[in-house]
Amino acid sequence: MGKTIIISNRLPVQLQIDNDSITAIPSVGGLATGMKSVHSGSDSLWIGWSGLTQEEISEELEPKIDKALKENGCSKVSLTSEEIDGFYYGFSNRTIWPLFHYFLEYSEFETDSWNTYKAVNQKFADAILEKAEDDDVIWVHDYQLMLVPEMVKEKRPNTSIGFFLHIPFPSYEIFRTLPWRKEVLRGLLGSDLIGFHTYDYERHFLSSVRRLLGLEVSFNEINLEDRVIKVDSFPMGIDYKKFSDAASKHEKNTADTQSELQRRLNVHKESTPDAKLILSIDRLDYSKGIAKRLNAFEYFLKKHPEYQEKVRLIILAVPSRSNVPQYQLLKKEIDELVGRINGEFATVSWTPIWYFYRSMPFENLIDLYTSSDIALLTPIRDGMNLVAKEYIATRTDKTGVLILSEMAGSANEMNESLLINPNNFDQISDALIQAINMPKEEQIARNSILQKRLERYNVEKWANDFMKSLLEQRETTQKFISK
Ligand code: GDG
Repeated sequence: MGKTIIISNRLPVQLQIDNDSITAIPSVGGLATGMKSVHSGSDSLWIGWSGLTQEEISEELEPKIDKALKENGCSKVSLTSEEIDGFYYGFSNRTIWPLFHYFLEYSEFETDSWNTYKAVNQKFADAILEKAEDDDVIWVHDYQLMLVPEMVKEKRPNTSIGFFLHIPFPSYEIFRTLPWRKEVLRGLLGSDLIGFHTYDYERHFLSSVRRLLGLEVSFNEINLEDRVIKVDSFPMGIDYKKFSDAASKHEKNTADTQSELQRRLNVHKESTPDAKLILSIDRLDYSKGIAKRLNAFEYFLKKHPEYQEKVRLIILAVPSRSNVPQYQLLKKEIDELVGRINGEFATVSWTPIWYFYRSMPFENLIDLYTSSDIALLTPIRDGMNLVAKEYIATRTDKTGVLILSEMAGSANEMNESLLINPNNFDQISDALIQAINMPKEEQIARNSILQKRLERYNVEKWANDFMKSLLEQRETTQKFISK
């Protein structure tokens, strides 16, 4: 086997420019952590966009940036601000993201941004082709780079290419509305292995391949003339140990070491021991169902006034894609909803919703997870939803109740949580009551099972399983060719 090349829209490092010196700081996100076992040693390379536009990189800076990236096993693809507009904010996030999350009415079908998407995918493919040799294994990530596998396979047919989609693959009836549906499928079919979070996404994809391209599909394999493509589900896990260790450490904090947020949350708990904290954390995205969740919470407060002053909803909405108009409108809607609900129900001693529109440091995230009695996660569509898994991992005493939308990929593996339909306010309201009154023994029984499962199928196992399957597929292909 040759080297391993990983490719994603963003590199797993953040560049920090301080006067003339450049430092690449490794990201701590789930993907970067999960890929550690794959992206280590001198025989692996991660290719992606650095986060700086071509205009921001002077001739003087460029070699320094390249050097800092190289030290972290990374290599950059340079993109102009115009390319980022058309490729990232345009086709990726105004066409594919809404369409694949079933927000058909938000999807814009613009030929210009499709052309930029193609051109930028070619840039990523060229960056691979410049470095790749015949024996290399290439792992392409996510919806921004769906054309890359074909572009690479055409020029380097002997490389093994894996593709993993982090968002849902929609049903055929939705996918077929995309004007460039066949090109996207053909792009993906340059891969030898295509992975999804769930079995359903896998079936949707296979159905589109069969119906739109007329290809022969047997069980989870697609037969082309010269090779076989495997399609499978690999539900992504979390870095379980990182979250459970951080939660254990958090418990041991003293007055000197605890954060201001932890201190205030403790004060709140002590002053209102019977009140329940309900937590939700998401990027501010329409697919996450934040506005609906607020409406459902209002419905609950109206329907069950006896719980007023007994619950508090914490909303952490992390700014995201704020130059896409739909996201700006959503921000306005959420601001107004929070204001209206707080205005309607607040008393001198109680504000029903605490709303944070910002990104918080990891330690504060742990403060929130460990202090909340209930997590209420109600995406309308979500590829997986790692927040649900992280909440459970931080419950060191195994208490806490997870209320989770059945539209999240993670619901498939989290049957012991309270699963709800995010459009059914009565069901959400009933689940809140069940969660508030759930005996501790029941909470512990449910979470024990969940924790065991999440600990076993962690993010490292996810990455290793995918790589193992890709290497097996390479052997199958070699046998197929030598027949
Ligand atoms: C996409 C798919 C799929 C959140 N707020 C803060 C913060 N976070 C971290 C969480 C979690 C991550 O961000 C969010 O992951 P999700 O999976 O919930 O959602 P997406 O960002 O939409 O991710 C999704 C995922 O890809 C993986 O395939 O599950 O379906 O949409 O890890 O902890 N981290 C910090 N501060 C915050 O304020 N430090």
